[in-house]
Amino acid sequence: MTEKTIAESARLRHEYLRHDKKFPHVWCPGCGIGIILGSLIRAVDRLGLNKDKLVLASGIGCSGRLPVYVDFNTIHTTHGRALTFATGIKLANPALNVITVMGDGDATAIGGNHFIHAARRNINLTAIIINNQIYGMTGGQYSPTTPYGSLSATSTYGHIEHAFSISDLAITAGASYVAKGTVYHVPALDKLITGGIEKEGFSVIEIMSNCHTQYGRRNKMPDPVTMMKWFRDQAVSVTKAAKMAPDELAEKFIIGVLADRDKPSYTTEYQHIRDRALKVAKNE
Ligand SMILES: Cc1ncc(C[n+]2csc(CCOP(=O)(O)OP(=O)(O)O)c2C)c(N)n1
Ligand code: SF4
Repeated sequence: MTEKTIAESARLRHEYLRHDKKFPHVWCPGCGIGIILGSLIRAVDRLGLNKDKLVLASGIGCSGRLPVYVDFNTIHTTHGRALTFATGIKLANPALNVITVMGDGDATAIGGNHFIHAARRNINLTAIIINNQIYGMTGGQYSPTTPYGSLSATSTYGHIEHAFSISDLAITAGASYVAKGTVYHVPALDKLITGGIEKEGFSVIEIMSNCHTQYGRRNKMPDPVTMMKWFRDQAVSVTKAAKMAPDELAEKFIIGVLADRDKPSYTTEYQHIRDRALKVAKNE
């Protein structure tokens, strides 16, 4: 690292972390969530957002701990309900930038219905989903994204359910912006998060992250480096994927911006209804 980079990361740490209160953090050494925390902070800084006008909401899980460490307005809610709290906050004060951070279990198992309908309504929120393919915090039970055949605390003979794709689900349900990244491709991840925050409407950034402790160790990837190499080798960019045959893509996953479309957000539509109702009430 150059002196300039060291000074820059010290500035970001000082400005955005609750460094004097909440550390040391709870994550295992080498957990991917710390990388995502860095990306989020750089995205917020790059966009020049006022941190007093930014709300970070999470549910419960290792991923859900992230807001505890940042000096924004933060709310650590109940498991699966980050989007419901975030929706209420955004509708009560549309001027706020509202971001949620959720694990794959949090967002798509217990919180799955809220996720689908937040996307369908196109609520103007940013949803960061940390997909480590497992329930990390509670000891490695399988989640909706645990791969078929893999081992977990609740699939000790190999998982018999099929995983779904969070990004595909978000696209089908109607999100305005859907992107997928990994903790290996960090500069690209910074850009994907920046794009999601900037976008009007519901944005989803699904991030493949390593839980070597609960997932990797059971599946022949016992340390962060092995998991990072797996992300490096399995990920294919959108541009490259467009030139590949379906069978070449069978074992891979696609990263980059997967959907970016404009349509009215619920938040804007709701404001129009409020304005109309006020006019009716005043007989205008
Ligand atoms: C209503 C409710 N059910 C279950 C739990 C227990 N619980 C806490 S975190 C968690 C799953 C965490 O997995 P995930 O959301 O994927 O996040 P990770 O820990 O992997 O980041 C569960 C089941 C809870 N806290 N509340
Ligand atoms: S259990 Fe997994 S997700 Fe949780 S902190 Fe450890 S490595 Fe990260």
